[in-house]
Amino acid sequence: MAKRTFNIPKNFKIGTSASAWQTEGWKGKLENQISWADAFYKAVPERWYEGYGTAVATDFYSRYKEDIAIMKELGLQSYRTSIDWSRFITNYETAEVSEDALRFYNDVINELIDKGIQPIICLEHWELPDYLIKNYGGWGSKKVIEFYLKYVEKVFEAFSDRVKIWYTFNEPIVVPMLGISEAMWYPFKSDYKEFMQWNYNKVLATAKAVKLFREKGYHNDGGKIGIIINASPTYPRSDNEADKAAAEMAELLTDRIYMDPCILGTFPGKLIETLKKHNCLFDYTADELALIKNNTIDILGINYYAPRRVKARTSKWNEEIPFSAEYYFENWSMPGAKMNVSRGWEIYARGLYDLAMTIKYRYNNIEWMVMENGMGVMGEEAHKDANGVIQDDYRIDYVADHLRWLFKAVEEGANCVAYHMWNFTDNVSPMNAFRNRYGFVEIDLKDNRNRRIKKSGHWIKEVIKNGKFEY
Ligand code: BGP
Repeated sequence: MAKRTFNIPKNFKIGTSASAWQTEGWKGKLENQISWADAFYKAVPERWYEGYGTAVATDFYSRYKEDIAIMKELGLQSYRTSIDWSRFITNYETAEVSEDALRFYNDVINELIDKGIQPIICLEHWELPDYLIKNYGGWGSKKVIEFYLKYVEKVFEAFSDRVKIWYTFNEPIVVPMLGISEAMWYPFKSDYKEFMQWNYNKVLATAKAVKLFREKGYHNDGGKIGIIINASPTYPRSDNEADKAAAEMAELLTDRIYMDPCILGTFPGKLIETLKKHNCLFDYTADELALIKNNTIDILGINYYAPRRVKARTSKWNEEIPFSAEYYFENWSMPGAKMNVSRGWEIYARGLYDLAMTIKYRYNNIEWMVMENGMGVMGEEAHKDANGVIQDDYRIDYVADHLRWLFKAVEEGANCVAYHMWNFTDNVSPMNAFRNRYGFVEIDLKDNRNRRIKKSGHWIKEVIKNGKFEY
């Protein structure tokens, strides 16, 4: 097929995303500064791919200048990362700030700004201090919301003069889902009601952080605050009512539990009824619901990798198994779908357009950014050319295809203002540490974690420089 040219929309930014714990490593941390992710790795290092974990990660703590120089070379316009709560604070109850962490994050932010790259900060990308899990039960406890707010206040005080875009959480449902409901991740629990409490408390913490942000006047000079959701456009197998109802329930119990209260101010009635029916409704008060209603976010972040396809449950639910969302649906794979085989995820770029339309129509066309989208691939070393440069044409294809659908949505009025590819460099993630390579830049584990720009990195440089690409 003949190629077409796609122009980057006016004022639209292209950057990359990462998080603190997936890049920094433990250097500079005290012995008691352990995050959820560190605790997970320490508990079962053997379950992490080839034993790689959070201890060194990409060594961004020592090599941030080198990385930011490459970002500049590629022309990236923004960089989203997180502050590691467990590093930034030394006493999680009183929120005493670590001098070393303050210096480190100041240096990173200043270096980014100096190189013309906008820093965007997430306040919790799975870096909940393990101390708060061990002593308070983590996000299941409302006490933790208060500790979070003390920490957040210190972060705002330190950096809000230079950082204007903030996010309260990254993919807030993922750790509770895998760690509290499905017992696959630390702390390996299986309790759906507690899982729902974690979700509710994170919604409440978001509203309280928005309120704090507003009260302290950080909006005044262009500051914005939001949350990053891993929303999946959800497609029923067919148009029949049972399949459509299954898709509705899947969305309600995973995406809308965050998106509705954080953007619109209220939980969907059907979600509340369902949780009540299964004795899984979270504890809330009328005052808290009012606070959520009055403190909705300014900006949304979306992580999109793959669509969700579901069908109505055909086999009867085993009543001995505790309730979970899958009571209402079964996952379904579309025969013949394009797949990212390494990850087992479908590649469906149009899903990003569909999500954009949902945000436009259901969520009042709130301003938003793509905060993650990318392709994790195993064994990329095999794609090196004679000069050692990874020829990741599949990643170029993936990003280009998603960008063209996103640009089409923007043309049709979607309020999306930026695209961040996950990730700038290869990095670690829970158990898949360095297994699925995501970067525009390779981290060579056999050679001192040296950085080498992949073909896709050279490609994005040209796209940004020319303001367009062909596909
Ligand atoms: C997202 C997370 C990221 C990252 C990514 C890739 O859900 O926000 O932190 O981990 O998934 O996941 P994986 O490395 O397991 O393929």
